[in-house]
Amino acid sequence: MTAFAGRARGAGRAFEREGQGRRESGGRAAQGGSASMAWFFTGRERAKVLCPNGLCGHVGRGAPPGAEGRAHVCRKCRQALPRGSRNGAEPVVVMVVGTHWCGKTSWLVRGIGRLSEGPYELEFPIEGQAEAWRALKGGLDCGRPVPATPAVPGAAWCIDFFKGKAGRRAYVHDTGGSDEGDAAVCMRYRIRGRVGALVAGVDPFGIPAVWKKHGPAVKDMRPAVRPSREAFGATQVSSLLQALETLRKGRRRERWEISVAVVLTKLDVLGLGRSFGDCATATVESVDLACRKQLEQWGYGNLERLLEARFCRSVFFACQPTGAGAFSADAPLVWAVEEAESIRKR
Ligand SMILES: Nc1nc2c(ncn2[C@@H]2O[C@H](COP(=O)(O)OP(=O)(O)OP(=O)(O)O)[C@@H](O)[C@H]2O)c(=O)[nH]1
Ligand SMILES: [Mg+2]
Ligand SMILES: [Zn+2]
Repeated sequence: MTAFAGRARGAGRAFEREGQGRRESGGRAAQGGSASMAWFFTGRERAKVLCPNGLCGHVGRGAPPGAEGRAHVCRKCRQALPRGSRNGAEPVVVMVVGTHWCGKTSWLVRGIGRLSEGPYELEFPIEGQAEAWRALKGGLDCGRPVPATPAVPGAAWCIDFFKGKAGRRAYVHDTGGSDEGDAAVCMRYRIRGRVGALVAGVDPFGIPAVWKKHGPAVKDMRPAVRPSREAFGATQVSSLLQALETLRKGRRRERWEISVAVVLTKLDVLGLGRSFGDCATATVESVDLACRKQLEQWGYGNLERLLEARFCRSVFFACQPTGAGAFSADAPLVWAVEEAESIRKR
């Protein structure tokens, strides 16, 4: 058994404990078969819900469905709200950041795909998202790239993942890469103020040393690799920090209670992934160490130091489209959701 499998099992136990706690304490917890609306209805009252629109971030009771649709909608922005969670779990907020074309959406779509293969049961509580995800995943499986993510914040992917009755709800916001260099645009994501964990995509081909060595080969590759012009680094971290300070009511912090999963993408290209270990034996810890070492060798060790100085925890992942175990695309996603959950409980 790999350490990752062990970690996933540990996470499952945490899910179970949490599920029991909620059932015992009552509150909004699910009771019997009509549990799926528990988030919205407690007796005759609708409970408050966080709007999944990154631009909005409103917390309130959803407006009843309009004539045009069946879903409850946010009173402020009319975004469709998710169905209630099976166990009344409140969402944790995870945001995927990184420069344009670094591979954020491809990673996220594949990560959700791996999650759906077990050990969790996966649900999309916002109407239409399951179909949207299937279309993107189907495209990737046939070699079609995903569309660029718009710069204007949209709705998060809302995912529930369950083991039996115990489970967790996550809002995962995929951002358009061009946003990240500009603090003013960052601030449009009002929901950033609620983020518990970040997933930062790092395209190795945006790192000058890697581009210098492999750029000529990568330029003409088919299917196109579309390298980022720069990798997630000091500029993007500084924009994020400015946005956090503004959105969290001007509180300046040396170190934010936010965890960061750094995901090295595109490692299938030119066999770059081989330097991070063997998938049969690699663990999250060994891959983390290998990534830090590799980034240092690429002259990008500053990223590690910067994240450690400003965020409470960071772990580095090396993801490949068909990676398994510690290299699987869902490893950082599960880690980020668990971190966001544990930060919320502190
Ligand atoms: N070979 C390879 N190419 C990838 C991988 N991930 C992304 N790409 C390529 O990179 C391009 C950009 O990927 P996206 O997932 O759209 O990147 P993004 O960061 O979401 O881009 P924006 O939404 O525009 O910021 C795609 O067209 C793919 O060609 C990967 O794991 N391997
Ligand atoms: Mg994208
Ligand atoms: Zn809203």
